[in-house]
Amino acid sequence: MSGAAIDYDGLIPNNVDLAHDLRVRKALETWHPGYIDWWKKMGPELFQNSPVFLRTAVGVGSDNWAKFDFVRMPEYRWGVLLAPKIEGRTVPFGAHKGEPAWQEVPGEYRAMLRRLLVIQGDTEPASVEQQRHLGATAPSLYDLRNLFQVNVEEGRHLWAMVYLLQKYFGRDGREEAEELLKRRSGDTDSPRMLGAFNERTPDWLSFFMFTFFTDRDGKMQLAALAQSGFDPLSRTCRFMLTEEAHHMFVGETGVTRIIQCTCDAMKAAGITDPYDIERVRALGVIDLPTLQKKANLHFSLTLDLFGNEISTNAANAFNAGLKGRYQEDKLTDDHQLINAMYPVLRPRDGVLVNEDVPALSALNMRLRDDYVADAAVGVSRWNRVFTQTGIDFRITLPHVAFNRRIGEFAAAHADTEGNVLSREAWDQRKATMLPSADDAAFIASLMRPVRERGLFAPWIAPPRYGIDNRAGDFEYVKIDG
Ligand code: BYC
Repeated sequence: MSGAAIDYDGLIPNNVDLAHDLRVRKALETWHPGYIDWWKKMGPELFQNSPVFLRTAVGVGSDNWAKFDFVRMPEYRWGVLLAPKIEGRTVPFGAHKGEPAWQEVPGEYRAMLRRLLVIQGDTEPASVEQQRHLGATAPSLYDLRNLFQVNVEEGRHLWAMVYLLQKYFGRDGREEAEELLKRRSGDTDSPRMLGAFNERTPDWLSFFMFTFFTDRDGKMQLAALAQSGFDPLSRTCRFMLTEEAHHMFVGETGVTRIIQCTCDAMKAAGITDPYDIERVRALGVIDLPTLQKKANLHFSLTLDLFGNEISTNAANAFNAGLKGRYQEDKLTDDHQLINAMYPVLRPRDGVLVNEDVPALSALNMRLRDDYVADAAVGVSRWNRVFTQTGIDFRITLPHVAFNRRIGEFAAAHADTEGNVLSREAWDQRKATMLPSADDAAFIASLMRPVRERGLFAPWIAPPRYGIDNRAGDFEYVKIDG
């Protein structure tokens, strides 16, 4: 393996030798002011001048790759960081399996690769835009810092895709890089590309659910792209995955802390029935059925990000060697899927049935299945809190057919168990399965900022450990500079 050290001397930290790549350096330096302008307009709404205890990458290995220090967000060192090159790497799957991995874009796959990079790139600034209001209501300085860490790293992930576009796609790449700064989450004229990235993230429970569920789609998609035969993409995604792990940690522990707080409050008040919602809410904590509804919403929105279950795009990207399967390198089949079949769940005459289809065309479905299994492990960790506190409740993942807008189930109205409902029955039961206006208003009423060192909003428990092992009352954000 070989990995260049990170060069922090220029405007753009990098380990891709920008100092000697004048064309790309100039393109990135030209793009930089527009990015900073976007960050100031569309990034976090408050605290842009407050020093935040942030981690910044100082290496690309698996150990000691980051340092923590106080940084004002607009001064964050966004950079271009690729995981070390693996000498002798070959294309791991598809029609070119076994050929040397590409260091340049194969001409015939240019358009397909560009589309993948643009879609991936588009999600990164979108999430920052979705979360920009949340600083105003952060439940603690610790959480505020975590929000900003996630935000600056999503910004860096945009840089990662923009580097690939500018380096390998010339003028087209420069134009795409400009467009990435122009689309806006939720905008009617110029929305972000994928559905879930145009939804609102109205409160901190949604933020934690988003980082648990939607960032996990990021993990799966990046893992599939990390297998790419286009080596610069593989190396880019491998390093992005290192950063992504913290985002899911924020989501998983955020929800765990909310569950802990609710269970503790219920026990202290002698409430055993989680469905005694009014009494639980009167304690100033989030009732568990509402938490389940938020999970239903964010899980179903995220499943749409896997695209159609049966997809020629996905088959083509696999055949081309551009996008593999999750953990392709650990699978033991032919890596070409020549005769393989895969079961796809589809609605037929009002019931859901599994049908075997050629595995090549079912790659989105397969990645979604891997995602569901991965998410289920995280949910089981949430459920440990119920076991530990003796509260009789379980969070469950809803059925994959529930509340879908893309793919096989888009036209069906399925409940959380996967029963297909009539339109009327769906309308009647919707508020029991998805957050209602009432639920939203209740959660909004809890969203009051807590900005004193070491204190937490009454609806969320403190974390077990501080960031970088800091003490509980550490001042993660120096609000007044
Ligand atoms: N919304 O053949 P199909 C992350 C479009 S998250 C709107 O099934 P394909 C992050 C599709 O574009 C990970 N449109 O599509 C997380 C296509 O349109 P065209 C992001 C949709 O290509 C948190 C048409 O429908 N990365 O990193 O097989 C915070 C036909 O669909 C949607 C990636 O997704 C949708 N949900 O699969 C920050 C990886 N779904 O081209 C960041 C790159 C489909 O016919 N992208 N369509 O006009 C891909 O691999 C694929 O494009 C997709 C879609 C998996 C997204």
